[in-house]
Amino acid sequence: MSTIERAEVFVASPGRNFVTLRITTSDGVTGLGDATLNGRELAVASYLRDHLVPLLIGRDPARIEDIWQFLYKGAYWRRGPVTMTAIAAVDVALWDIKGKVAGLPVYQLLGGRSRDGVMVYSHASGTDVPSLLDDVAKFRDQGYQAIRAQTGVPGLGGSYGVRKGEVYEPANGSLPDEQPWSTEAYLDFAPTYLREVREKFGYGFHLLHDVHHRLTPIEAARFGKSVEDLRLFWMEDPTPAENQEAFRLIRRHTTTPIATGEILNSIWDVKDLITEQLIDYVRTTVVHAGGITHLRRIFDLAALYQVRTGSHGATDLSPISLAAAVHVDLTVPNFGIQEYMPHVAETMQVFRTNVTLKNGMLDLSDEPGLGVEYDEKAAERFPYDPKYLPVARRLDGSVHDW
Ligand code: EZ4
Ligand code: CO
Repeated sequence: MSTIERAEVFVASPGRNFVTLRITTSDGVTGLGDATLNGRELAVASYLRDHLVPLLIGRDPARIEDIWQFLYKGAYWRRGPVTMTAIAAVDVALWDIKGKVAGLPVYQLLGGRSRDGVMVYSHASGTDVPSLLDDVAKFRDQGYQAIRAQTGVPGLGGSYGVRKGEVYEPANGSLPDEQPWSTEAYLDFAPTYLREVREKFGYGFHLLHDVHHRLTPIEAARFGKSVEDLRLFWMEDPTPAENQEAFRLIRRHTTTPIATGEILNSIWDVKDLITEQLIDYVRTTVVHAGGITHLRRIFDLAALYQVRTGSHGATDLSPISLAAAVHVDLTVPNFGIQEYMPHVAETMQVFRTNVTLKNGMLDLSDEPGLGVEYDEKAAERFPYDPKYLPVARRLDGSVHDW
């Protein structure tokens, strides 16, 4: 029997911070898992190195489900982003190994293709409306079928949700950047620029918007109602995601579709949202929700209630997570959309992947396993660089939701 011989944790910052797990079997097969938790990277690295790696050595790498249950139930302390990201890294690495041993891409192990490719949405943003419209035009020209639109709110410093360089990167400070927030200003402004996008570019593509948990339920209801005729693909994270009851109120007032779940990490966190049909898209991801094994469980529950998938896919999810997401997205019957932002060149010097983008759709080759390689020598050139997500403060100085 092949056994797990080694499990190594790499922390590096090729363009941004990533935590990567590599498991090696006694037969010399390797598997990769992403363990990146933006702004809290070292907590997951320690959870893996200090607590999970010693439990993995000597185990049968083929027993993915058993190892998942052992790590989840065996901890006694359940759920939470640190635990579920660490378990996800192990799980994804074991699927990678299983694929390589079988000589099959992971999506074949999951039941094979349900579709030809994975529709993604890109991030258009600007400091003001004209620059946002230029950005939307750029992504339309590149063939994207779905675009998320965000722009700075006048009078608030123009920073929220706005891309600074080629890539949107919210974790930007060696200490958290504190940014001003006004719900009143946002609620006055956001519907007007979404309307300008539709007026200029029409309805021949999907338009998305992310609220980043910043509204109360009744504010979110008003927002959703005021943009109904713009036919958004979704309104994302309208209220703090941990309060599942809030969505009942929003639902009673608007037909604007709702997506949530990028910060949630287990089936228990989304159970009521799904079974009560309070959302339209579930945004849990392979990296923060317990890996392929657990994400499939969430997506299968969602399928019963006509809730579709819309996994988080910002640049803080490494190319390993993106590939794993595409394997899952290709197979599940209730796929909706995949968030996608290209990684910077430094990132791609360390991760080699076969994921390709064409006409706004992702696909990958038939390479066995996930189809990703990690160059640890190249990674050594990019030491860990502590970075934090910004914190929002209301105009009276109190902390708001990000
Ligand atoms: O702010 O990934 O929908 N996408 C998002 C992201 C998140 C970051 C947090 O690490 O909300 O841009
Ligand atoms: Co989001």
